[in-house]
Amino acid sequence: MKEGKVIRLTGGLYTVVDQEGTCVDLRAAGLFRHHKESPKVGDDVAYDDLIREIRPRRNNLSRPAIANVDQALLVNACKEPDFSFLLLDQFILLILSAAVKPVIVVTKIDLLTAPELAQLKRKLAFYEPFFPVVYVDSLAAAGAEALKPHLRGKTSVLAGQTGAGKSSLLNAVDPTQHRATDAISQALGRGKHTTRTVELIPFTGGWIADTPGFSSLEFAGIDLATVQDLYPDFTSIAAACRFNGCTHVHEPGCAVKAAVAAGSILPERHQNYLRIREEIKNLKIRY
Ligand SMILES: Nc1nc2c(ncn2[C@@H]2O[C@H](COP(=O)(O)OP(=O)(O)OP(=O)(O)O)[C@@H](O)[C@H]2O)c(=O)[nH]1
Ligand SMILES: [Mg+2]
Ligand SMILES: [Zn+2]
Repeated sequence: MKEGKVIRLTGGLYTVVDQEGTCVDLRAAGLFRHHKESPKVGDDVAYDDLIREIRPRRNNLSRPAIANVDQALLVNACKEPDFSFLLLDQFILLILSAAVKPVIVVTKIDLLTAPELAQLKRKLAFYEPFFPVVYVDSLAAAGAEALKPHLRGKTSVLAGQTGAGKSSLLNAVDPTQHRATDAISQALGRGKHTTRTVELIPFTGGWIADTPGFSSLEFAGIDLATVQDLYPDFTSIAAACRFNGCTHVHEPGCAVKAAVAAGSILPERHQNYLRIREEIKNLKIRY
């Protein structure tokens, strides 16, 4: 059997690239149908005329559906669609819970006035000690250079709402790409999903995956008790909370709440944390 990597999936057909860079289109063996898991983009697989085996995964994202990535580029537009700190925080939590490193990419900076952009940057500065933050105008290819050092030799997946500018960003960092991009549908008030499949593209010694956008995120599968550990900005000071295992919700002597009051943690970050916890709690009740 040969070894290769799945780089694309369209209509049940997997494109697998081998060590020499040769691509073949293959189907998966019937045995996968009897198991819960079938091959997905990013998988290292063993194959002959069919894909026979999936090598153990380092990590596994369900939205976007991809395995074995080093980092997720969380693509958030400044505007069209509007920037949302709640969405950003949900997104970071989901990515960290899958053991993938988040890189925050803010697109469409040309659509904000200078004071609006300065205000957004002031808030995102709270994230910068913990996650890289990159600002881009993909149409002018401005800011793409700052992203490139983060991409070299790594496997990155573009993730974000439909219309956030994922494919445009890929075109900006790699001008040999001509990924289809399209304006978000104003009439429907929701995106059209211009990109329809997950696809890995070779880039500077690594890979970058374009993906379809999503319109909602879900937290099924995240244990409420682990949420506080997925906030590196909170865990960095939680040792100073009066109680061991403080959830930073109602406990007295909470260092996180004190940091919010003192202005060293963004208030929205803590408010969204409380909202996300409620969301996860309510999911639990439905079981
Ligand atoms: N002004 C401005 N427009 C941008 C920028 N990046 C993307 N756009 C526009 O935003 C729209 C959506 O961009 P896409 O790159 O198709 O978005 P996407 O995230 O790939 O969307 P899906 O494939 O549907 O998930 C297009 O009309 C782009 O031209 C930017 O930096 N500035
Ligand atoms: Mg796209
Ligand atoms: Zn606390």
